[in-house]
Amino acid sequence: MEEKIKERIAKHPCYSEEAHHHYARMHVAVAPACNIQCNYCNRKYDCANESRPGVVSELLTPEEAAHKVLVVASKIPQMTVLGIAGPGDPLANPEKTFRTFELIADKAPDIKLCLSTNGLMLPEYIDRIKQLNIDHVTITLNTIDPEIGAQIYSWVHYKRKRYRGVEGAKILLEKQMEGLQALREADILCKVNSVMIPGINDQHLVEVNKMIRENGAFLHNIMPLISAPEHGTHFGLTGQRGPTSSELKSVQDSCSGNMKMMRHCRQCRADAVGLLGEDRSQEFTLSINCQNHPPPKFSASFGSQGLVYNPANGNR
Ligand code: CLF
Ligand code: SF4
Repeated sequence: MEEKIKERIAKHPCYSEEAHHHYARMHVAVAPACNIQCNYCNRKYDCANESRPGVVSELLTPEEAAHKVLVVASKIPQMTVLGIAGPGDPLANPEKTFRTFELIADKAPDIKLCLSTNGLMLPEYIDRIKQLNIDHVTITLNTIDPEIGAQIYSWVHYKRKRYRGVEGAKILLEKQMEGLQALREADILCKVNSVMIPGINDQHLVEVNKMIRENGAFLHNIMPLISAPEHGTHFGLTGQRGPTSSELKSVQDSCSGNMKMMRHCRQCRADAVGLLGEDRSQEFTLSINCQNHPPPKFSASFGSQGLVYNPANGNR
């Protein structure tokens, strides 16, 4: 790998397996809306002890998020990356997302900025992403075939119109492809996440891998579908199972000869804080709002003092 690229990923815990032992990331949940509906997602479900993408305990304004980043950076000096990953799609909430990045770039310029998106609006915002110096962008790209896409996405909302089935999937896939190429042209490091869904896209992921490699993606992260019925997602309610760990490994292995594969992903919450293996998000909250667990010993509030650090919450 080129020295220059090594430098760019050396402190990013997701892009460098080595870095994930030493460096932490945090997510700020500033982006509630989404412009597509994936059959594996239900953002209404909120539990402080739940851990999967799309789930958060509280939403922040850009100002609250920027403040939280400063508080966390003062407590976790190895926090090198700030990501916006939801709980909806960051680019379906462009003002909130970009305002947050602007504030953080201004107040904490050493922190790397990272964005994770479904890709629908990526071509539209590529210039703004470049301008803000966001050096790492993840696209969740599960298929390159609209027929398969129609089994994964129930609708796509694009330019004020809702599209279903193959028609919707076609638009999404086209924009993801344009986005991937635009990232390459802008020299922004791109990771592709793919959710492995047995019987739907499992065998097809090798083709996805080939396409993204040819289009300059830096890293491929194939993640297992999470589909417990209690999460209330379409796949959870219709009995679609996730892959076993050996099925997952076998697909990752069949792609690994071709490009760098990520195998240390923890499928983070959209408000995760800390090293990838030890989420500390509960130490840095406004309040805890979970019906299944008792309130924390100390609650934090913004008030006039801003966010308060709650070490006690981490031990609940
Ligand atoms: Fe966050 Fe994603 Fe940036 Fe990492 S997470 S926005 S690239 S800083 Fe990392 Fe978490 Fe896996 Fe994502 S372990 S879900 S790959
Ligand atoms: Fe949920 Fe993300 Fe899919 Fe939107 S793009 S429906 S937030 S998983």
